[in-house]
Amino acid sequence: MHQFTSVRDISDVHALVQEALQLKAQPFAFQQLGKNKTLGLVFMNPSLRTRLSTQIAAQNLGMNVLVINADKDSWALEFTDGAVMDGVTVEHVRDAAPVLGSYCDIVGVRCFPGLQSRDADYSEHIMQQFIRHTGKPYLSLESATLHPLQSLADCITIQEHLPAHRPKVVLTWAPHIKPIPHPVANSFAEWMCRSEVDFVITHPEGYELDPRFTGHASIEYNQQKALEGADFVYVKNWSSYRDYGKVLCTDAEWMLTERHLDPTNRAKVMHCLPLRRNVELSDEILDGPHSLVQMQAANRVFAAQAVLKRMLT
Ligand code: SN0
Repeated sequence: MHQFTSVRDISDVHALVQEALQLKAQPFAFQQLGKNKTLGLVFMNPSLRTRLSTQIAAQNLGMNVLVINADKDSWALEFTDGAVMDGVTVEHVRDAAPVLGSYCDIVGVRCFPGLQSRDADYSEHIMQQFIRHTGKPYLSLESATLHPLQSLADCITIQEHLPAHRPKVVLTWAPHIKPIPHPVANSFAEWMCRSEVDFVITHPEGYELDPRFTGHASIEYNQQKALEGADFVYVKNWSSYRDYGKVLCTDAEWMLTERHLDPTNRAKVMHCLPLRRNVELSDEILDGPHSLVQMQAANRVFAAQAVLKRMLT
């Protein structure tokens, strides 16, 4: 595998999930695979889980890891071709990325969307320039539109809690205090559309995601109706795609509490973290028996490890 940016880079989701579960059972079985190989991780934005879980995954495979916080520790990068760089940017990605490529065998980058221009964000111009100019296998640590390592960890977590029947999975919008990017929601939708589940998305009107990612998923604007019989409820805020980057709704009724779970099939509740307690999701759910949130975070290691293993093989 030369790049991991989307579910489209994977031919068989189920096989990758099984591979991750095997690694979870025996994390150090492939310690020789990454010997004398270097993974470079570039963060243009903050990270807790992605940074640490990807480092652990690489270490489990015997790799060396370099991490750079490009938003703080390195020179301010320019991404516009032909720019006259007489402003705040110091180094062009055309110059910086080949340097990373020369030091590393695999390069991972986190580059959030600016939420100002839908066309710019959805063209993935920052990720595309890193892919082009490093010349090395590329691992997305979350791009402007997708977060595939998170979604793979989510699929692993669902697999570990599968009911005997074909599960119903609901992605529900939740309130937030500020405009939040779309990658986690887009990506979860993309992976669910490729999984053996019934998938429903619920959100207030105006929060429709890009249909290129939601595919054949059904959309139900009534949250309680959407939650009927759900086995898994994935909670996430996102800003509007149509009115790009705007907050259209702040209705606290959309925040999941125990009462909201009544019509579900004793649903398990998921969230990628970080989350704002009692804005996006209530304490009672997070601290109660329904929550899979910590298991999702723990599975980030084996998601990253399964992907790195394929890249090294
Ligand atoms: C991002 C998001 O897409 O939800 C990162 C997820 C891994 N989250 C935030 O930006 C949270 C910001 C905040 O102030 O709550």
